[in-house]
Amino acid sequence: MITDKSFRLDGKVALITGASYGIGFAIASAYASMGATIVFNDINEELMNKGLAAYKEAGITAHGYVCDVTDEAAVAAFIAKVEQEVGTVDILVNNAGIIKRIPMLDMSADEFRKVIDVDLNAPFIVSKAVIPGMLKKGHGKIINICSMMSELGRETVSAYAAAKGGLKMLTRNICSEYGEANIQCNGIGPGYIATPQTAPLRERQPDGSRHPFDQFIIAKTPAARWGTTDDLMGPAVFLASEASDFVNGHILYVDGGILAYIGKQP
Ligand code: NAP
Ligand code: GCO
Repeated sequence: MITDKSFRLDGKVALITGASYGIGFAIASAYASMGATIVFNDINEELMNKGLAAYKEAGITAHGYVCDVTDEAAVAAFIAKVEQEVGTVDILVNNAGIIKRIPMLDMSADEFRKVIDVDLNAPFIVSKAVIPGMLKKGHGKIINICSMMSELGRETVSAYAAAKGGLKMLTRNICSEYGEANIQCNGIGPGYIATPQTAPLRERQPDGSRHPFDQFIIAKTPAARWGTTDDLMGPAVFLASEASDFVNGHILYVDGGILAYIGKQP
């Protein structure tokens, strides 16, 4: 039986990594509006505090922590602190991420490893830290923030595409290992969203014209616009709620139709 309650998150503790701003902040705000208790982290204390202030300004009492999601010992301590101070994590969104836009031949192995570390290894580390608590409670939701690059490549983003492609398969594997324990692990694949991460791709040119990549994305998107973080709120709430209890191992692309479209003829 479906009711409004099916989409509510009351009584749930939601951890969104890297959520001082951007997509993570939007997803956390949506969860708060549906009744969840919000926990977030940032690698940088100043930005974490700015995030706390932004949540407060939005009327949200969030719990903020400083933690580098690639540091397994720090993550274990972070999750233990959250479980002690806030409660067991019911919903995990592996959102923290970076990108390096460098042609392969110019990218060092260390630069490649850094992207893999944050965008792929960290979701493994943080998921591994929260799953024991979910097993004890008998339920859990893990949502990995994937990408168009979980399906497509493009010049200069080899590390990012490798990481996000791997994150799609990590999502399916967590589904496979813990589905029987009533833990659902799904992904959200945002299209091109207007956040600080994509700001360089939208910068106005010296003559005031749109960035060539900006024009390219508009032509590749049936919706003929960049996504906003608001566009991700409904899909994120759905995947965190009991309304999606039989959805598992799925990557929900929220891309305005990019993956379905050959692109507008020039
Ligand atoms: P963003 O604006 O660059 O924010 C990324 C967040 O992750 C920041 O708060 C950052 O903290 C945090 N972070 C980075 N490394 C971290 C680490 N080691 N430990 C803890 N926190 C860390 O990115 P966004 O656009 O909101 O994207 C969020 C997620 O969506 C990413 O996984 C991204 O790959 C994915 N995504 C974005 C788009 C898009 O078009 N924007 C589309 C598809 C997928 P600091 O501020 O301290 O660096
Ligand atoms: C890029 C963009 C994309 C977006 C997103 C698309 O340089 O191509 O940053 O990678 O961030 O991942 O889904």
